[in-house]
Amino acid sequence: MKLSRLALSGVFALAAVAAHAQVSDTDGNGTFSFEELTAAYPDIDDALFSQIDVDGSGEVDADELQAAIENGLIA
Ligand SMILES: [Ca+2]
Ligand SMILES: [Ca+2]
Repeated sequence: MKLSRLALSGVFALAAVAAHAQVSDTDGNGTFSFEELTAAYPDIDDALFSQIDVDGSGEVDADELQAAIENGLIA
């Protein structure tokens, strides 16, 4: 029981951030693509996405999205 909760904690963390930011992980892969992010924030362009995607992975994870919100990159 504890193990399964641990395994799911990352998913819940992402869902919590997504709910707050109103971003939907449409394809359910656990991270937000440019398309998924701009669906919630149409003003995000390539340059801003690159800023949000701190590690340059091409996808925004829950931590990167949270940081972007806290830093005022997106609101
Ligand atoms: Ca996704
Ligand atoms: Ca990333």
